[in-house]
Amino acid sequence: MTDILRMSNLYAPTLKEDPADADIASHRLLLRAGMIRKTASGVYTFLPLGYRVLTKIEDIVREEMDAIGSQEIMMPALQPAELWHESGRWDDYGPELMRLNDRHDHGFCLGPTHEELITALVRNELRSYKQLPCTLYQIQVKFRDEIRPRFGLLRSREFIMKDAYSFNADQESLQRTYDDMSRAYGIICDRCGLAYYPVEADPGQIGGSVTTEFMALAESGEAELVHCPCGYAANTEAGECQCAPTTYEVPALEKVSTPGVHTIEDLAKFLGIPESATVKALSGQDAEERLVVLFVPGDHELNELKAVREVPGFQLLTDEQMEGFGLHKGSMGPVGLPEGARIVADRSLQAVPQWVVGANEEGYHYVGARPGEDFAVDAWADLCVVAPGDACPECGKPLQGARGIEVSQVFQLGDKYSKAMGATFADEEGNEVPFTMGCYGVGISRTLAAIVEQHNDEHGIAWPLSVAPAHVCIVPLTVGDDLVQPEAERIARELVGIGFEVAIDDRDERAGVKFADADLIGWPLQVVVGKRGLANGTVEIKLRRTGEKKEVALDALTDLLGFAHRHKVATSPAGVGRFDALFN
Ligand code: 9G3
Repeated sequence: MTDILRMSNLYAPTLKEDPADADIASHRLLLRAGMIRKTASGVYTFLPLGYRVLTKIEDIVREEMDAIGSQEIMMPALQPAELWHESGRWDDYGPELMRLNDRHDHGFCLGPTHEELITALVRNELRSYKQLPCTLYQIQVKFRDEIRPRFGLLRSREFIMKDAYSFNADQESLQRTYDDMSRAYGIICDRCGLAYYPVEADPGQIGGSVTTEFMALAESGEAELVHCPCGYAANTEAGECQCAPTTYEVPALEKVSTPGVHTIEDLAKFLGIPESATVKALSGQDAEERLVVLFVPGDHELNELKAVREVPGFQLLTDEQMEGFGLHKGSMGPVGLPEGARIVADRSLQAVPQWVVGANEEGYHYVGARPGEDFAVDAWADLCVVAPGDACPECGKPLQGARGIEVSQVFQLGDKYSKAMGATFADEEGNEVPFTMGCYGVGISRTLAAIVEQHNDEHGIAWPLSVAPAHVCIVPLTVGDDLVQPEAERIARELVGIGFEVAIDDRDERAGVKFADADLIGWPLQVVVGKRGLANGTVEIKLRRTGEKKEVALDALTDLLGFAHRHKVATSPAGVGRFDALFN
């Protein structure tokens, strides 16, 4: 950008008050700073400042995609239903998929993702192993009709995604592309100034098995993760659980009267033992509607994804179904279950010789119930949601907990889509083989919100330099026919001349209003030009990130900023807080 951004002419309606329905910092501040506006529930407009930031994030993503040889394309948002029938996914999704018919009554959807379209695109024209691997990407709008859109740009119904798809000849080649993408995604987070963890994740419905999520750390994030100084990190939905339940041993099996005890908390209190010394039962049924009772340590939660992996079709019983099986909610246990019930227990319980557990009788529990003696366990498996304090599966140290925003994700898809849609290539022997595919997504609008979640304070946003709507804002304290405004204009031109993006607050507003807006909008550096300073040949610079201020001689300003700029470029890959060098 070579033009100066003039606040007098800028469509950035800032708000003094917090908007009523803005639930988290990014939503609140992007609205207040005049960067976005709500068009409908979960649907937002980007105003000039917000759009500038969005474009900067897109350009960072483009550079990193181009650097690993991925090629940009643009597919339509409007997708024929036919292709979704081919992949078998038209019926997999419910109302989240936004469906519509054209005037000829042909079915379409507004694309929530583009696996189907891209597979159909290449299937007749990417023909030979000689053309592989091939990776294509686009930056495009996506639609998902979320039940409850919330958190502003973090969970919206229309959002911007960079989605890339790779077509590889085999697993080895896919692994290389996947590794390149993963590295690029790390660099993208770094360049956006995000503190993040790459975490092991669950592939869920999409198919395939290997996937990593890039989690921007934020208390407002919906995802829970665990991490370890050794470098291991996982989404708690997916992470392996290595918990260590407490043992509590008694001389013999004993049925204890526990009147009014229905929860693990009640039971632990009643017996005066920790929750980790109790065993929790969860009843469900498998795909054939047979009773399966799962057991986990009392201080841990059942991970239902893991339950389904172990017991295909597993579903927890409703209270009614429990009654139907003759089970007592709140006092279920492994001794005396109905005939034919399968018992699957968390593997950590193998180390617990005697269990404190329900007695299948209202108001009674067992202590000292011994697996292998008093009851039989049909299978041991990893069933729990991993929690902070559990042992790191890689180094054994206690895991730490955190919350995060999933900003991007890489997947190994395998041949699910290429097989279903007949996308094959001729290998070296001339055999027709389905592509081995990967898909890779960066939530662009979500990344923007995640950056604000990490870079804000009580005054507003504090953009990392790399994505800021402009690097510097010049704030003349008075406008009109004195020296201040012309000098501010001169400084602005000079800074543009050495490569800065510059805004100038040339509005006829009080200094207080300008300062408040500058802090709210979050320009990384403010240059305040006032009468008193000019009389001494100085201006004041203020670093938004820390609030530090400093008087700088007018004739040194340009050199100083230019130096800070070059210094930072040379010393940090992240491009964050480049102006900090001015204050060291
Ligand atoms: C749908 C609907 C919602 C969806 C999907 C399909 C999530 C769906 C997973 C992905 C995976 C990857 C390309 C880039 C990287 C991520 N929600 N997913 O497939 F029809 Cl309604 O989108 N897609």
